[in-house]
Amino acid sequence: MKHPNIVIMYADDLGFGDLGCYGATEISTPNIDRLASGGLRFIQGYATAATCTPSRYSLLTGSYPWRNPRAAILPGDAAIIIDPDNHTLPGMLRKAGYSTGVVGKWHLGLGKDDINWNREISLTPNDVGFDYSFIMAATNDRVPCVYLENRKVVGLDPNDPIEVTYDWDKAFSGQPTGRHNPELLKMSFSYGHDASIVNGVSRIGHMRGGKAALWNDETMAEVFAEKAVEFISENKDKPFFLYYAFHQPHVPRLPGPRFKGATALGARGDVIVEMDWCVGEICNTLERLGIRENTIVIFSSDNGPVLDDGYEDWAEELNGSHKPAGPLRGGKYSMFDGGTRVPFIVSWPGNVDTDETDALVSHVDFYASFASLTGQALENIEAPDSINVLNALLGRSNRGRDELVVEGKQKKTVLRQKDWVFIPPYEGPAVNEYCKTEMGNSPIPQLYDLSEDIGQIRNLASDHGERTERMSARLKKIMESASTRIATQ
Ligand code: NG6
Ligand code: CA
Repeated sequence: MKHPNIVIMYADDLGFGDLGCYGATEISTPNIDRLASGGLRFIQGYATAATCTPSRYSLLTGSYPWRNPRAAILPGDAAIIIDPDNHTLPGMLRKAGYSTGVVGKWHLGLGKDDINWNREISLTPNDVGFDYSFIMAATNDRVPCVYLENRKVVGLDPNDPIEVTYDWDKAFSGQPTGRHNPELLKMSFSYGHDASIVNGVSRIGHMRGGKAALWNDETMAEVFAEKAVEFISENKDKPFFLYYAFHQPHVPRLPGPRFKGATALGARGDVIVEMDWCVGEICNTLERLGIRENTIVIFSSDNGPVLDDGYEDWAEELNGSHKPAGPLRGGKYSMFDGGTRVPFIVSWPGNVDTDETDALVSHVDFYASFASLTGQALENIEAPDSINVLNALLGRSNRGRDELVVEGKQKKTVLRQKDWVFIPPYEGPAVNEYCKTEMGNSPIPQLYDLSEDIGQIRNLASDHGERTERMSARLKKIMESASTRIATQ
């Protein structure tokens, strides 16, 4: 039998409470809600990290991000952090005969060092398992603000080469910046984001040239959706794997005109509705091509939510009673559950139950689970932290993992065992002064029982000293081990 197609749709900074199917009442997400009502909705599905690069690294390699010191929020000119010799999820699926494609946000680095954006780039997604790529290099708030298709910048005029630097001392003279030319901005920054201005929005990092290739934030959703639809259409007769990584609702939030005002929450709500439209485009395409029944569609997010992430888009002021992280504490960057527990939906009509499940699963598990789905045994060094939870992903069992490590900003790790969460003492502010997120830092150990206290309010560490000690020792041991998958088998 032909293997099922696999589509992973991956939001950027979408919280556990941001979708209708996860309790939101102020944002309408009918397409994602339909996926959930016709599939399996996880209430304990996790990203491995509370920021983007580390989460995506894990999803694609089956490895915890703290194994790679370079898996931290990357600048747009960073070298690739996945070695071409590494095993990857798309590479593994390719061995089973899949065509593999990535569309959208990459943020895992490109090239070696000192990348030349004007030539064919070596070391792109195409060198780590993808047959096709149409991406932005990093984030929508970082230069270079151009699309790359396979190894080349799209629409580049060779007479107007692109230069990029993240060093203010090397900033290009004569180029306006948000810092020095705020009068040129259509949206102001609230912190950071004060370098090159593209499309009236200042970004992180400096770029010069490439005028004809610059993206337009307002059409980005359509551009990516079109490429994703094209990839599906072109590969409809083979098994394919599509990793479609949205730029929404990451800052800068600039919805297309059709979605402006779609919610009362301002730009953040509007771009979530826009993203929901993108999900609808994919599902409609699969149905139109008659391949929906043979396609596993997954929807999730790379990390938890944030309101003010550096631009004055009134996300905070207009948020009203909406709860982006639902009942969870913290958000993006945080060690509390709001940082990493995310919407997580698996739909495969006729094969996956329509239900809700509390099985504990993580994005790091896609690797071993899909290896199992496609009948492949993993080598020992492959996907060292990925556990085969296929039965849980398909709703055939309620049992996921027993144990999971997640990380907040700066590689601060946290251990989850069954319903218990242990956060070691870490230095740093309790609340981030810019985005106002509760980070989870505390001079004392923290222990929470999520079965009784989903909001992580009651620290039980002193009442349960022995468990706290045990979990602390276990976390240390895990971090010293080369593979948690082998250790738990
Ligand atoms: C931070 C940026 C933030 C966002 C984040 C990465 C500032 C002040 N903040 O450094 O806006 O870009 O990096 O987000 O520059 S992520 O979802 O890709 O991890
Ligand atoms: Ca993110």
